[in-house]
Amino acid sequence: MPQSAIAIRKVFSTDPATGKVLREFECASSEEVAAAVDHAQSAQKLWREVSFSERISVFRRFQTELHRRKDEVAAQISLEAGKPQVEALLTEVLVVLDAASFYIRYAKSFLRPERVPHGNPALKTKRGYLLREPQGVVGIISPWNYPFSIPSCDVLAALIMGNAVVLKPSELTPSAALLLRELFNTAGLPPDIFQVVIGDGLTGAALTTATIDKLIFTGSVPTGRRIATAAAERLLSIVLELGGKDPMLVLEDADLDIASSAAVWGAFMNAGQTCLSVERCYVHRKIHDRFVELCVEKTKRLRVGRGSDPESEIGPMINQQQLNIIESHVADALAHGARVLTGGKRLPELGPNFYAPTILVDVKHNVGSNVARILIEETFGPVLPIIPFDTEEEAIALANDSDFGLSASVWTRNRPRGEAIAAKIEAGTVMVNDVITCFGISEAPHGGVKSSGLGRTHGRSGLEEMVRTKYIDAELLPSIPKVWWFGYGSEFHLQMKGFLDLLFSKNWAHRARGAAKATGALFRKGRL
Ligand code: TXE
Repeated sequence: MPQSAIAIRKVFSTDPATGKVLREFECASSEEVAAAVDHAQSAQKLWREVSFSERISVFRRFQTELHRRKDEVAAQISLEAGKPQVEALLTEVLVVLDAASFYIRYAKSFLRPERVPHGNPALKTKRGYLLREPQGVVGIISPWNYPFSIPSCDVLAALIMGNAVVLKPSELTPSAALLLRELFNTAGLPPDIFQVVIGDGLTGAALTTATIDKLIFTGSVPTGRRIATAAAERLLSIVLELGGKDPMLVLEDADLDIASSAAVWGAFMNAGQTCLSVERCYVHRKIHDRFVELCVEKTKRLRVGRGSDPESEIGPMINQQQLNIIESHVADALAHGARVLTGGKRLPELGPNFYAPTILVDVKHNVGSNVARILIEETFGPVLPIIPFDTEEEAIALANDSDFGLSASVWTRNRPRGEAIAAKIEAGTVMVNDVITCFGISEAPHGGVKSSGLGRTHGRSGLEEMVRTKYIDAELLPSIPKVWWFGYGSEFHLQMKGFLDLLFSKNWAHRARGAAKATGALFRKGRL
């Protein structure tokens, strides 16, 4: 069908604080996506041959440019995603600047051939090592909640490993991705190596089925499952980062002032629209009431408003759909007997998408029973349910009673105890006495277990996803025929049984006899 006969789809970059459309874009068609991937493929052939120091120079210039334009970038993110500008500066710009430093510092040693020592004495005359080669073209599909830092960290990891990238940003926040491309253009990245295709889910689906070599997806569980199904058809390697329902465990010996501040920040930062948000807070019964009091008092002091106002701490939700999810979760919790201690309502006087930071109590969580949606489904909004527990075992069971397993936190003055509990929690990351900041540790892997996804981004593990590992094995004594080659027979069979006895028998006499037999194989006749 000619392009003109196809209805043109559009996406709209919107200021969530006012609902005003900032800019509209036509969605890239599947032909345009395929063409972007084709161009990326050609460009990648040259980029993978570019010296590592030249790639590093591009990264340094990118970093310098991002640092120079930090206020403009933060303001743009804040405008399109609604978050306070200082949060955009810290959780988006700073995270990316630091990630660039990490790759500049670390990537060269990661790419060095890695020796693979051989334990088997029969194979000691060989030298084995791993080479890490780029995947080719990496497709990245990213969400709106961290429109700059989520795609940028993946783009940086892909590029430094010699890949080309085609990025499909969220339809709600395309401008941040365009800024990222502009920064790389200014840094001198050769053309076509990093491309941005703008569009909706259909554009994302087109990228999934295009001839990319790897796909990194961050978004919702249902979309992640659709992508995994499409990827399975053609055995496309994927990483899925699908969000969470992260628990915070506050033990009886925790510092209540610190832990309550962390709970409030961890639940409400970015208006709760963070995959690592505190979505469930379990507090030891002995300290529960005081902890709740502190959280309520601190929540009431939060200033809700536009991201452009330096006094704002909580911005708007991204759109009405998010508000609807939050409202339905709160209503369902109330129907299950919960009480709202603060918040629990929209703030229309501020704009169309504002919701008051909310604390819920009396949300019953009995493992295996019919619990409220707010304890099971990702809310992705500024709602903090606080639930008491009596024993450490119960707290761990409650934390693990979830389909998700992205991150968790344990709060205690006894760090070894906290670390022991952390080891028992089913999650990709567990922080002891901190929340969320693991995302900003460039060296640390990011990703989850269970429905939170597959694979890892960030750190060494993230780089591993961007390469194909090739094993090279070279024989050091190539003119000597191998003992195990043809020329079998009953004598050889006995010699080889002796060799296995030499290596694995627990009886020393047996081993010695095995050695004597096996030695004969070195001099056997009739070998082909
Ligand atoms: O996600 P979607 P949405 C969760 C959060 C939120 C919910 C819905 O709970 O309420 O997801 O958010 C692209 N093939 N998270 O609707 O639809 C889409 O264009 C390929 C958690 O924004 O999954 C966008 O670029 N791509 C989360 C990206 O997928 C497709 C962050 C995410 O969109 C596609 C965001 C398809 N068929 C939401 N359909 C986190 N983990 O941080 C859509 N897309």
